[in-house]
Amino acid sequence: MSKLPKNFLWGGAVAAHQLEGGWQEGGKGVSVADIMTAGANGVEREITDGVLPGKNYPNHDAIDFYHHYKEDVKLFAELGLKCFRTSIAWTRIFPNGDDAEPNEEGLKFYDDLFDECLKYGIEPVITLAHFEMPYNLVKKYNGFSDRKVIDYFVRFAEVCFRRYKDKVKYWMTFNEIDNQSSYDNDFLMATNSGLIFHDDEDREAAMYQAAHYELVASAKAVKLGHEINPDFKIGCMINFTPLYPLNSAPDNVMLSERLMQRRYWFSDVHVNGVYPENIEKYVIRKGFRKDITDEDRVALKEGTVDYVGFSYYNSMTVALPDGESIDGDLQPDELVVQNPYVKVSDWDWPIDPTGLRFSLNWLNDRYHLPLFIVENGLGAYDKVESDGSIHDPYRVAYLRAHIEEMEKAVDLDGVNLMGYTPWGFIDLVSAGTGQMSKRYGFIYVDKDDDGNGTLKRSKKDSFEWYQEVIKTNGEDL
Ligand code: BGP
Repeated sequence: MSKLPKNFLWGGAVAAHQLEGGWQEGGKGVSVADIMTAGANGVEREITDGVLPGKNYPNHDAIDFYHHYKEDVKLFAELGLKCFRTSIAWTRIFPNGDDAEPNEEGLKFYDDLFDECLKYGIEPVITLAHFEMPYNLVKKYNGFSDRKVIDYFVRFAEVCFRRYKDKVKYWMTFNEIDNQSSYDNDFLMATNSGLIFHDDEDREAAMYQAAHYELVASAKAVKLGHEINPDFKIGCMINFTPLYPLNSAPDNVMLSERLMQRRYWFSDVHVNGVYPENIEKYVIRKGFRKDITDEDRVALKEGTVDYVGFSYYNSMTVALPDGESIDGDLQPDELVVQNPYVKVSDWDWPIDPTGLRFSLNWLNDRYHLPLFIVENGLGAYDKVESDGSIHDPYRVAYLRAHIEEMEKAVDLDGVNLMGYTPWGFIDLVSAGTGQMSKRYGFIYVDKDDDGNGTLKRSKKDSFEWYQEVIKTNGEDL
């Protein structure tokens, strides 16, 4: 007997900018993803000032899903997907973000895509903003550092909700909104709230203000969505990375708790409609988030989410350096250490299936809402054999171990879980590195890091494995 509910949403996840391509087609405008060059394993992507000649911008063409979506969705149906998580590229709908009218051709593209999914009984699960802010809003307003951008986002959300209200039931507002707790990271700040730093400004202060506007924008969208269709299920989406203390030294235990607080207040606000006490204290003490109005507080309260969507790739481990205090200036990225008990991927991401069960329990205990694992997976190098086959037992081993832990959380711990959508189930452009060679898919796409390849799709061994997993509702792993 399956340990999972009958209507469990087995699926796959992608994001518009990482697979669509067609960056200048159908009236689409330039997004923040379009101005990022390809990096490499260990080499960061460059955030350029607009699109510069002679640079490699992998998101411009990606895997050309824009033209291949019909054959791709047919393959997704063959895989057996019950749902397909993607995003609506903001710049297909509002090319500049602040346009007077939406772009009909962009709206039509998603009508066609959703119809194609529904034809096969595949439910679309839609993220409104997955690292795709119009570059014009970045240039003009420095993204969410300006309150005006709240209205631009809410208008975009409203147009999508009205247009697709009979085609899409499951929504999420901002992808991995909590990534910004790593405010030292240029990529995470630009992709999330559209903030680009040019000088020595106080990044942490800028983050707390921009994130506040973003949370207000999300809450207003949620409220509006529920008015447009009371059957909508609208969630938040966080990157959940449990932070373990390196050892039982009380300071390290307190440090891990403190860093969890500094990261998961985003979902606290989404779920509870208020800031947690420790963050209120912190922002007041530091003089951050100066602009918060009574109306904002009401909006946050009125726009709480229906479920918590999250990505889980790995845990991280932290330790307090000698002489530091947990009340001092903590730079999150400098506190991460290696966990001696877990192995890492080719990109040095820890591999920790138990951490998924921990995450499900932690989120369930804290929020008491349905949970949705909307990303999980292993980025790996794949080899195509001379006969065209691709053997990827490492991918199956990673996913199997994680699904086992997920099933324990549901079956033994009582977690209310809506579904599971492995990330990048069709190969696409890696967000963090811009590489094609960091592959997550069950479906291989013939394209390399320099942009060469036929774009031909083929099934890896894992395709058949996942097909069976879905068919047996997770019994046959
Ligand atoms: C998450 C993002 C995705 C995705 C994934 C894997 O942070 O939501 O967009 O790409 O991570 O990361 P990467 O592509 O860097 O391997």
